[in-house]
Amino acid sequence: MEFILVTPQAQPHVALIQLNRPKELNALNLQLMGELRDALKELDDNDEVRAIIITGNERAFAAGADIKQMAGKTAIDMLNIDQFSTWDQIRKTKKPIIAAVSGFALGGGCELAMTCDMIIASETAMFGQPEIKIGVMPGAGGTQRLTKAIGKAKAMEMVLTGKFMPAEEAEKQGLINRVVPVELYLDEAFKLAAEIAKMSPVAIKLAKESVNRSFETQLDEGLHFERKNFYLCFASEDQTEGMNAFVEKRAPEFKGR
Ligand code: DAK
Repeated sequence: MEFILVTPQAQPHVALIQLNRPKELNALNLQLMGELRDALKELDDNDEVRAIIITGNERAFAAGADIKQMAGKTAIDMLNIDQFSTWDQIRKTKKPIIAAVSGFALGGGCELAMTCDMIIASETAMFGQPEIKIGVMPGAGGTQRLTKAIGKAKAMEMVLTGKFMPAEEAEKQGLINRVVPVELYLDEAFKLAAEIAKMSPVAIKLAKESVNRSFETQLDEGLHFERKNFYLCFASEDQTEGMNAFVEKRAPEFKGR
């Protein structure tokens, strides 16, 4: 591994991956992304690991995909490189991933943080999708995940202007879990990881999958699912009992039938 550092047992049952291209502000070139994909796969398959932290350094989590590497590419080059398969594999990691973010989390860096399951930030962290400023738009889920996290109006403004959002605001908007002083962000991520690592790994895996299901399910599919279950409620005695009890101004007696 040239561009990431991997410590499978940084703390008991908690692995740490550090993005390590400091001079380039951890710009995500193809090799780094490939290494990250392979490391996550290995940690996902390692029974001793129950939670994973991805971090950068104090100045930058990652300042985006490597613009220098992308600059000369044509649409067909991009298609042939097929970076999406790498991102998709990262997204499919079953174990919980915490992004510990300090400094810049921009473009692909912001998208990588959002691909993780939780984000702990230092007070210097800056989130942004500035691709518009270089004539493109987010390509690794930014328009979708940011919108779901902070709502249409705020996401639209960030994506259309490239404006950065500081950590404190990102916490208020629900983009991140919490913001802590810069000297504590990694400790805080480890604390959260340790708490998760105490739980049943089976339940954690299933719970992560379920939360993601709600997050990833398209609205139409979600509504369809909800409607089917809504109708199913009307096949239960509990529905009749509950509604009758309301009409009769008494407490319902539910029997689970
Ligand atoms: N790519 C390459 N190099 C970068 C970089 C980047 N994204 N960001 C910074 N660097 C390099 C700088 O060029 C500089 O290198 P040298 O000149 O020293 O050789 C070094 O890092 C230090 O940066 P600065 O000198 O610029 O530092 P400042 O503190 O002055 O400014 C900055 C920091 C973060 C504000 C600035 O560097 C900046 O604006 N960087 C670019 C931010 C950006 O536009 N990010 C979005 C990139 S586009 C996809 C998946 C993902 C993506 C697309 C498709 N698929 C799956 C298909 C993602 C796209 C993007 O992220």
